[in-house]
Amino acid sequence: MPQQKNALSELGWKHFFQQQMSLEELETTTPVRVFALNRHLVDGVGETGRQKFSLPHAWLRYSVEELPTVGDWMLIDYDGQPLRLLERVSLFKRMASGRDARVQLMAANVDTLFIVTSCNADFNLSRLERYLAMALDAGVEPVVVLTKVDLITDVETFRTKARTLRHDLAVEAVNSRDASVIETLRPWCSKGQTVALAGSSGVGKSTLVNTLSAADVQETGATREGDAKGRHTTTSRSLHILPAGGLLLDSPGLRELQLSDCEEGVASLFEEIEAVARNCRFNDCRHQGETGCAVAEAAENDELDPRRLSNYLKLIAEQARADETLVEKRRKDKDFGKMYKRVQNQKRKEKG
Ligand SMILES: Nc1nc2c(ncn2[C@@H]2O[C@H](COP(=O)(O)OP(=O)(O)O)[C@@H](O)[C@H]2O)c(=O)[nH]1
Ligand SMILES: [Mg+2]
Ligand SMILES: [Zn+2]
Repeated sequence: MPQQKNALSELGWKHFFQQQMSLEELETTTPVRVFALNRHLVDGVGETGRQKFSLPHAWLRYSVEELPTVGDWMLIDYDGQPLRLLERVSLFKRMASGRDARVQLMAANVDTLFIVTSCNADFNLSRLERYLAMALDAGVEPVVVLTKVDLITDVETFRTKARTLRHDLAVEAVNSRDASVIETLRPWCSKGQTVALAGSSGVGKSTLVNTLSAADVQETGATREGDAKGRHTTTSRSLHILPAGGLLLDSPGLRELQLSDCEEGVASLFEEIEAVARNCRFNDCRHQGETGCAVAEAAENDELDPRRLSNYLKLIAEQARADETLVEKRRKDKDFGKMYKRVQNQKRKEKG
């Protein structure tokens, strides 16, 4: 956590945030970026360095999305009291695991998501597609980072395959253990740019984080083997300034991202299928054998790539299940709210 003065732009401040401030706010408040967060305790960094503060009691009533998460920008007054949260350029959220389906914020104001995959058995187009959908939905630029290129001879095959997922998709190949990674990824890691990493276990995310940080900030598969006790503690969600000037948003939860609320991301990623689906007889067609399903017809005529179609169907089914759980949860919340009110009214009556 830096103690020295920072220019706001080094912390990721952009015109987009500046223009949300009123004249009065420009005079009476200062922006602070959330570097870490522990319940209602915020660890922020602003122009004058580190700023720690608690969220006001009244904020307990706020909905999940109105509360700050790592990467957010907040305005605080000169007494160090938080006034409000600024609108985000991007937001990763997920459904909390377990039966208690609840939206959980993972990271805000990330510019680039490094989708990490290794050039071996882990490489899987449908899995990449899933991460891509999430990046697009969050409003974040995706960059595919192929790791372990030092272990293979034909990196072009992997590169070409990854590029089939989306036109203009940036694909970089690296050896995560080599310092040259910093040069390869510099376009996304320089001053004021915020990056996050996602990808399945073992692909080299922690190794990348360590190389980019020029320090052993994270436990990797390699250190685990060497030191079973694990000297390195697993980091919780937090923001770090990299030697290259960029900000790394480290969020373990991003790895297990589910597809809640990724509808737009899925739609934009599977444009060719969505275009066909618009001709289905029913608006809510799930393309599971309904009459007049244009997608089924196109598939029969070999007009759609079977792998992409099957992944698309899987993702929208998953999406539908996530939505159902959310709706159910919101209904229960509402019922609970009604019951709470009833009980309170009852109490008041009994008192009065
Ligand atoms: N040869 C080689 N090994 C790598 C590379 N990236 C990661 N590894 C190794 O792969 C294993 C898993 O890496 P780790 O960073 O822990 O993966 P994570 O689970 O995604 O965080 C470790 O033993 C790393 O040393 C790479 O680019 N080349
Ligand atoms: Mg790791
Ligand atoms: Zn259909």
